[in-house]
Amino acid sequence: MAQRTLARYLTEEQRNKGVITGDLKLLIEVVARACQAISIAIGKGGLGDVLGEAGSDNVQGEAQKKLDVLSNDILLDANEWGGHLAAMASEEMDLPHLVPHRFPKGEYLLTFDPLDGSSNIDVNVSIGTIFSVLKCPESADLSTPEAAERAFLQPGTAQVAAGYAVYGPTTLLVLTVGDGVACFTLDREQGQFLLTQEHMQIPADTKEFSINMANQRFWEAPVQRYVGEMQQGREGPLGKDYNMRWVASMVADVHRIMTRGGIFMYPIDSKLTAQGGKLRLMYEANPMAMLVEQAGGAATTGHCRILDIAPARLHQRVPVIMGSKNEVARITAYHTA
Ligand code: P6P
Repeated sequence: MAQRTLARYLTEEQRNKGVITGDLKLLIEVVARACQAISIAIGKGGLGDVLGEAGSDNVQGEAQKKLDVLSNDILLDANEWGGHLAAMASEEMDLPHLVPHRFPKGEYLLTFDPLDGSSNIDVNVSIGTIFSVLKCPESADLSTPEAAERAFLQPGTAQVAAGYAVYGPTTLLVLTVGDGVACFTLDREQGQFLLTQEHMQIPADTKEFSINMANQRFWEAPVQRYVGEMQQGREGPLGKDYNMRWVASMVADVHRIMTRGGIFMYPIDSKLTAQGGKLRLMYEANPMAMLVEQAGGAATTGHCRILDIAPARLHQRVPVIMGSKNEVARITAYHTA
């Protein structure tokens, strides 16, 4: 039997299970096509004028890469005319982008990190796009971008879909609409995503952890304890040897965990206290937390479930600990000990 396309998977989720609406199906297909275009742009590398700095900073005060700006523009252009969205928010934009009045407005809100892992672009290491879909509240005030921010401030449990594209040796789309996690591989000849794994499951236990060890001296005690115990290996209290991986692209690190288990940590540390953490809640932590939980894993800040957080600001940052549920339970217990 021919491999199922993304369109067929979404049609079955809509028709057979009633899990999604026609507009949400359209939204996801549009985002997938935008990710295909981003993959093509990235693939040009030094052969196209896409590497290096854009000469501007984003709302986070981070220097933007040309591909950050290009990816953001691709997602905005692809999504604003279809009639399925009311507004979009991005890591690269201070305020939400309202659907222009010349186009019909839809019932969904889309948030995204258009190109996650930008520090890896110029050294040819995997990067990705992360996206999250929310319903736009009926009462939302979309009169101005400033007013529209409030419509996005919903907990992660309100997400109706979440996904990421990882631009690596192959381009993958990993997606949940609340009915498990499916993985699609981009067939460049056909120009579409084909289903290659239908029910991704994260093993409950692992021997692999993912954290930036350079920050060790800044970590709080529970993280120091947990990482120290893993470093003690089989002679230590955890009774097994661990391995470490850190790609510094959240999408690549989390995809590895979605595929073979592990625990990903970007915890609060003493140099991040004022910011509240490193990773952004609305378009990094929340979509990844929905995917991880849908795959049988867990995702907390160390103190609470990420999906339960009531956002206060669009670009809010949070500590992130996610992956194999038994390991997440252990380090979370250390935080509350
Ligand atoms: P560090 C990429 O910039 C990112 O937002 C995540 O994708 C990644 O996990 C993290 O930052 C890497 O941070 O401190 O290792 O550079």
